[in-house]
Amino acid sequence: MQTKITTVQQHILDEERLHPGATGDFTALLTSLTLAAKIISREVNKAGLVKILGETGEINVHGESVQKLDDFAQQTICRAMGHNGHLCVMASEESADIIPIPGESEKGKYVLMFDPLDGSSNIDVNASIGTIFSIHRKITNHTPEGSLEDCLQKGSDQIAAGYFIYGSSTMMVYTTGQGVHGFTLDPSLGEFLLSHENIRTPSRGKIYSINEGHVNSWDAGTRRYIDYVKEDRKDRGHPYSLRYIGSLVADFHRNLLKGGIFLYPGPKGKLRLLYEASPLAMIVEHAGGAASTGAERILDIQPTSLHQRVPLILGSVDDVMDYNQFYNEALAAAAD
Ligand code: FDP
Repeated sequence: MQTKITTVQQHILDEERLHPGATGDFTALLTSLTLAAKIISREVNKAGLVKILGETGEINVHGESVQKLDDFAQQTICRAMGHNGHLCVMASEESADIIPIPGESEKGKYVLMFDPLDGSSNIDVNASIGTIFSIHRKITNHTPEGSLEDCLQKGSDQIAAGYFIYGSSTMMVYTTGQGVHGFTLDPSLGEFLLSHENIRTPSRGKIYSINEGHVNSWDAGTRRYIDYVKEDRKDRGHPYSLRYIGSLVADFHRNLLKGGIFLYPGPKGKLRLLYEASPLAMIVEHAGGAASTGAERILDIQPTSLHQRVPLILGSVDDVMDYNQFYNEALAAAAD
């Protein structure tokens, strides 16, 4: 049980103070992001009223046009983040190109990458969805505006990453490299309060999360690994239980807290390096877990394009290491 009440702003400020010379910009940046998330959370909670208040693309009973929730989330983040003077550029899973900071607004030293509403195919059925974010420092210095080069940085260069999950309650989980911390939104106060300090993921879980409908497109290593975790071997803690919501933030959040492995394997993968894989990899590593493609560590991948997809295997460290071994043994056997 927490012995004191800490808001997310206080927590970020305390962490920033650990860095000599910190200006408070970073605290202000994350604070703006929590505002955007509160607005999105409010709208997500109304999604079930769509039949009453109007379908997307329609004019609702109040005479307002109803936006798709993912467009709404995208616009809310751009409006909350584009004018605060802390960012030089943004990029989103929902935009083909980089998102420049509006001309009249001051430019800052940070880069924001985000997936505004991940798992959005679950909105209709009231399952948890989320917003994922990743923050880098600007690396180019020829203009105040950020560029594509500032966005295409390795995950290991992130200075912060996190997500908001809109579930039975709304939570924020983030890391700046000093532990992973979770905050729960108290809707009556409109504040995120520290509820999960220093999250550590178990080194081995009992859950595997994968879309088994794609079994025919899996590589041999993935197939063998999934057969292995399903074996009836009580001595090894097998069989594991399958849990798959199909909403990455929700599957990731459960496995982070309970332990387990999430897999969206190759050959190409579906999930995006910059908006999904890298931020979640930073979080899981700082919670004691691991993230890989099978062949390499996610955080070591140099992005080559904004919407690059990667195979993504992440979760409890011993489980990810087992997967890597199956994957690499199958590759080596195929090469013989
Ligand atoms: P969605 O298509 O609903 O937005 O990245 C998108 C994502 O969901 C992830 O949240 C989820 O883990 C994955 O796709 C689910 O994909 P499958 O339907 O292929 O399992």
